[in-house]
Amino acid sequence: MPRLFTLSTLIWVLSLSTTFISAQLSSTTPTRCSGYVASDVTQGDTFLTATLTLAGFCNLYGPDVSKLRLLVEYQTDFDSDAYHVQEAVLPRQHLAKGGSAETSKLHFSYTQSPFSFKVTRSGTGEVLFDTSSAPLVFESQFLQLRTQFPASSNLYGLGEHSDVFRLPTENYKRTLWNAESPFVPRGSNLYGSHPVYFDHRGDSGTHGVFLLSSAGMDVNIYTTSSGDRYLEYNTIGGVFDFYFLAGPTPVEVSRQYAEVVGSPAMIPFWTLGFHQCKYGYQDIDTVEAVVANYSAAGIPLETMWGDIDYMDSHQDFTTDPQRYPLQRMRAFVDKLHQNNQHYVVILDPGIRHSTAYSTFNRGVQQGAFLKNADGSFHRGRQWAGEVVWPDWLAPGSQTWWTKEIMSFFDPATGLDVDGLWIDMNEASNMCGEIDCFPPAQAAPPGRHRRLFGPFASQAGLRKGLPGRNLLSPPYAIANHLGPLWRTTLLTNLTNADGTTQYDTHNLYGHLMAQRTRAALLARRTLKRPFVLTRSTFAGSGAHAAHWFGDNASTWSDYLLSIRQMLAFSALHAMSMVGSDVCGFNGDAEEELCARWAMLGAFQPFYRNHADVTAPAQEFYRWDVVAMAAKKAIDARYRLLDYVYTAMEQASRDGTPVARPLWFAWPGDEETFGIETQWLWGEALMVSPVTEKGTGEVRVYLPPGEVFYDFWTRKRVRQRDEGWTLIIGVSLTDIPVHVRGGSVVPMRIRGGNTTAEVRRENFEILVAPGQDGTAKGTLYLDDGESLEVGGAKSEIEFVWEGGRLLMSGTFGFDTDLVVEKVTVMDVDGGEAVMMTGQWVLKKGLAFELA
Ligand code: MIG
Repeated sequence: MPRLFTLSTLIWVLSLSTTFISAQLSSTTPTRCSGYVASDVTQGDTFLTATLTLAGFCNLYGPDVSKLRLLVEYQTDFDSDAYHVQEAVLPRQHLAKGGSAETSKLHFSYTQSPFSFKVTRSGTGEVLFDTSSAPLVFESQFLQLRTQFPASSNLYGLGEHSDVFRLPTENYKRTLWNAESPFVPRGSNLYGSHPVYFDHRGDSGTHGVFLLSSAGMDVNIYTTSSGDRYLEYNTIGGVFDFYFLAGPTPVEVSRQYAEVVGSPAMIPFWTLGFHQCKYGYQDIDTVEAVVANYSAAGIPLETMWGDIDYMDSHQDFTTDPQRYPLQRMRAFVDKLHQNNQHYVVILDPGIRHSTAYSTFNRGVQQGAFLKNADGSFHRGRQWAGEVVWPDWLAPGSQTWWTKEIMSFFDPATGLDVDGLWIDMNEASNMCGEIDCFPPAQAAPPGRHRRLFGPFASQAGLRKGLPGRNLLSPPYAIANHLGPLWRTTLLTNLTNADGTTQYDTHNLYGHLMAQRTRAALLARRTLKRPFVLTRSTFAGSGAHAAHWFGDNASTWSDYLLSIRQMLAFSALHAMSMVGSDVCGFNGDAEEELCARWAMLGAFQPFYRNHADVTAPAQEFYRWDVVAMAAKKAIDARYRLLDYVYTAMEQASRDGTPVARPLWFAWPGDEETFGIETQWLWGEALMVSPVTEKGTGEVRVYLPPGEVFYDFWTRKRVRQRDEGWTLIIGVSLTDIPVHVRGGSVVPMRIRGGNTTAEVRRENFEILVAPGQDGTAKGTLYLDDGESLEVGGAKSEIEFVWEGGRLLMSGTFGFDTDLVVEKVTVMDVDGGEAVMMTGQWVLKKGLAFELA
């Protein structure tokens, strides 16, 4: 009896995989592939299985796989060689809950010949996914599946990309292949791969489709001349393992997706503070001066960052003896900590290939590095020069990496960092040729047969189909760097577990993040780790935060940061994300940097960072930027608990922190294309300046809701239709609105550090909705413990009939009080203030005096 797989009844899984391999090739090229025929259909209450047999050869890009196994809604161990993402990389056993076709919100049906399937909504019969318009193609290096969608669909997702937030539906291609991406090119694959899309159809609901595959792929979205719309997967490997997320609300799709890939890891509280970084701080004196300048300018600086400058010849786990002597750095970090500030440094995956380098030698002992087929180390170039590459799938790589991290970042003897920043992990290889360091000898005969043999699978691990061209597959995805191997690891390398880089390339950064998080957990078993990663895969949020890479100091990239934030936060289960504030490449000018300082203050990860070739752009360098930053940081810090509360919920159930407007107004078409405004948590709407030289912002206000200006606390007229409010702004303004119906917990004032803010009392800001009521939540804990147990407060505020009720659990020990309650007035009058000393220890009701 097969083991029942998933699922909450809201999620269906469908997996197509090979049963065995056909080596047959047809002699003629068919004009049209004829697809597969389903047979041996077994249908139970909770599952369906079938065998799919190739009806006629297709051979589009190599040999067809003649028989496939179709598996719907449950998972079982079956023999197959087609590579599938390892359970250890993305666990999904937790999904085994059991659902049934009876109660599911989605319904699966199929056509026998040629095989195709449909996923429909059980209640309405609405077709969500339908593959009947083209035959399924399943070849050893080319898989194709096409679904159609109606004109009412609005598609989002399939990151990481820099294109418009709502995906174009005509002649559009999304390529997923993790790649070094300087200047964040448009229309191309970037640093991460997230093969999930949201299909939002207004009032009829939203659903999601996740293809669990790490294969390189092109997803084509197009409209034919007759108006039919298709989304077509073209992958170069793996299997078709689909998860259909029923929604029907957008937030529910986010939660269901997080249930599949893992919710974002809970962040340490301090990481919500403001961070400063720059590539090119040439020595520790420079770094100290930056910290001092921030303090002198009165701009709160929470965390200082160390880019590769701190290392000795760019080698991980070293410091430069002249420019960054370890003892000086230790003293510097101590001082930061005394001031409740933090320090994070960078690590690159490229490990210098030298027996004079002890980190390399220890990695060799642990079998931590990728090897060529002849057993020699695979070498490439990264910042440390000629390097070897960790094989994150080798168990020894964890042992080695953890030990390196624990000893170099040992608080007693080494650098007592508060988090780690992992870069270049696509992996980015500066060796642009096919192989800068070819192996000394060719692979001995037979070696590949053993590695890629047809019966290599063991315990569910599938190492990939045999006989593939792993360097130049017949179907070339539109990788913006060209061949698959360019500027990365050779795709024909074999990992320690027998899988290949061809199949696992898109997991390299994700694995490094997983390993790094595990190492930090070993180092500090009781504290939440903080890892910032450049490269990601589906589910990376459970291990790390992400910044959007090497953008530029341009208005275009300032705006890009909004849609990238929305994609990661709302669609890819990664809450802690942000761009390099003021831009990484190029010269940030004053106005842009002032605007970006404010923009970043309302995004999750808030770090100013610039390239070595860019002029310094710390906020204190311009008076206007300093003023804008101070004002924005003060507001951010007063709202820290509100955001932290949202972060905690995201880590628990996948509810996104930053969301597009259509998440809240799914029926309002006006919102579907908006990518310059967003919801910051449940209650706040942010509408930044969108262009240079302007003194106003056009703020779209969706229909039927009361809004309040966050800054003036004045009510904005409510209308039955959506409308655009034009707000005049100075160089230090960013429009923020509070949605009627919300209660926003704030601190009475900000502070220089998040630790200072945490000592401030609360103001509860009440924004009554049209019906005069409002509610909101506040989550409190110590801000750093991995397991808080009962030492947390989950407080709910309800405003109704002139009374504010505070209820919930109060396990977090605090003497802090609610010092002030401000009720913004529904009638457009002045805000009502109440003062008092309401201790956050037990439920209470405050009467409006
Ligand atoms: O080749 O470490 O995206 O943030 O400053 C560039 C130097 C390497 C790329 C990262 C960037 C970082 C830089 N790194």
